[in-house]
Parts: sequence; structure tokens; C-alpha cells
Amino acid sequence: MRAARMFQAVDSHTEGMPTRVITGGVATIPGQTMAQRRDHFIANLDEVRQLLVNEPRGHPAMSGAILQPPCDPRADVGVLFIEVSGCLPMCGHGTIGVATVLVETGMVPVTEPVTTIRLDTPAGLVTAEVAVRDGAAESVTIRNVASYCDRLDATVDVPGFGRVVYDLSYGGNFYAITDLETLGVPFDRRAKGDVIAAGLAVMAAINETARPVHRVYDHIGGLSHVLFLAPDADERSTRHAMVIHPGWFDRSPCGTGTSARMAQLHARGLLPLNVEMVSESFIGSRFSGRLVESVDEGGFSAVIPSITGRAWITGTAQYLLDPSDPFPTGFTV
Ligand code: PYC
Repeated sequence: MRAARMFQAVDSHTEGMPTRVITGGVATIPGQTMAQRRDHFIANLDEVRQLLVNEPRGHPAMSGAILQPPCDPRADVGVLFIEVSGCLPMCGHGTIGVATVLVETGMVPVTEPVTTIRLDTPAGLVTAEVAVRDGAAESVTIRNVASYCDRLDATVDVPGFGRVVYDLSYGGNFYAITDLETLGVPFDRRAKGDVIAAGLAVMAAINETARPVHRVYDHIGGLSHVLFLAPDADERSTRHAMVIHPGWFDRSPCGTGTSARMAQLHARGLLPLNVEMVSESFIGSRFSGRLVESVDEGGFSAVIPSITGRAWITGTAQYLLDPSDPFPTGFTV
């Protein structure tokens, strides 16, 4: 066995969506903040992401998290989120997966019935409260970054689909929120190719004409997620299909997407603080969420979402790169 690189991982899934938690093999990434480390990683170390999430070690919907020492002195652990699409500033299902792995492998001091872990993410400090019984992480509630609605009833001309009305909201990533009916596509997993094509077309049209940029943190920008509401979605129960660039669905109900949806409902006056909303993924798995606080962020008002979900460890692994491997960064097809 020959290895030019070797990575230790604990694989998990959060309500169906994988998080490959990289616990060893990546040195401390240069940078004073996790946002700077993310920038450095994207510019200089992206082959590590590609190797770990692309085929043949990963797959088109693979997602992961690289553990790091924190930059923020308030935090216990730093996290860099990796996906087939790149490095997200924040990932809700990934945070639930990381917290579960940290507790169940004993990488953090565990207290029962609740273990609190503060995670330093490129989007800011996120707190995870893990419900623990007999050493098992039974559920994780995250206090997400400040979220806000960027636009309501915006319109965009989408080539091949016509004019689309959408809302756009931020919950750690930007999300365009609309439905499939106006695009002439059924909300049905059997039509998944059409749903993905519609999502990518909406994403491209918005990025081309009105690319979102975070109103306080200009390192966060661009749209790579479209949340299509199910016909029966309402302000207490959001069933949806989440299309993610470059062409896959979130299998989980999407923590940052659920946060964005709650910020949008709040902006519409439909979701007060401390009222539960259930979020359901395209495969039927669920998170519950609520808005727990109104805050001022850089002179703007925002809300703090809390999301609860579950994750399960699926395996432990060492991923290697043989020096003669013809695909050192993997591939996508
Ligand atoms: O759970 O926030 C999330 C997420 C983002 C992309 C995939 N999952």
C-alpha cells in the first residue's frame, strides 16, 4: 500500500444526507478567521476537497466537514464545509453530523443529558446542543448564524421557463424560494431531472442578473441553492425539493435552507419568534425549526434560527491517495 496522502474520516448521515467528517490528515489551514481559512483553502488546497468528495471516494451528492482548531476563542472546534459544489460558508446538516461525531467518538467532553459544542464556521459562531443518552447523540439542536430575507416577490426571466417570481433569503447560504407550478414542472421525485434542470436555470438567471451578496459580510455571495416549495407547504410545515449546484438534491431538509425559509416567513409576517416549523426534504426526512431571537447585525435586523435534527455514524475510514492514481482529484461525470 502506498499513500501520498492519508485522511482519517468518520462518515455519517443527517436525515439521509452524508457528512464525511475529516478528523485527521489536514494541517491547520492558514488564516486568522475560518472565513480566511476557507478563502485560503479554495485558492490553494481545493484538490483535498475534490479528492474527498468526488468519485470514486465520494459521489455527486457527497458532502463533508474538515475539523480544524478554532480561530474564534469562544469556540471549541473549527469547521470547514466541503461539497461537490465547493466550500459552503455554513451547512446545517453538516453541523448536526459534526456534533454527533464529536460526541459519539469522545472528541469533546460529553455531559448528559446535554452537551454544548461551539463551532467556528466561515459564516460565524454556531452552537450545537446535543441531546445525549448513554453516550449516544439522540438529536442535535443548532443555533444558527443571523439570517435575513433579502428580497420578496422579485422576478427573473428564466430562459426556457419564462418569468419567475421568487423570494431570496439567507440562512448561512443564499436560497431562492419559489414553487415548481409556475415553471410547469411537477413536484414529484419521478420528475427529478426536470426539477434539477429548473433549479439550475433559476439559479443561473438570478446569478446573472441580480447575484446576491451578504449585506454585512461581502465574502459570502452567489446563489447555489433553489428551494422549490411543495404544493402543500405552508408557514408551519415546509415540504420542499432543494436543488443544489451543480445538480443534486439535498437529501436532508437542509439546515441553512430551513433557516432561510423561516427568515422569509418572518419577513412576510407569517412566522413569529418561538413558533415551530417542520421542514421536510424531498425524501421525506424532517428537521424542526424555530426562530429564537431578533438581533441587530451590522445595523440590520435579522433573526436567529434554531434547527433540530438527527445524525447517525455510518463508518470510519482512512482515505488514501496512491501516488500512481490517475485521478488524484477524483472526477465527476
Ligand atoms: O443542511 O445547510 C444544510 C445544507 C446545505 C447544503 C446541503 N445541506
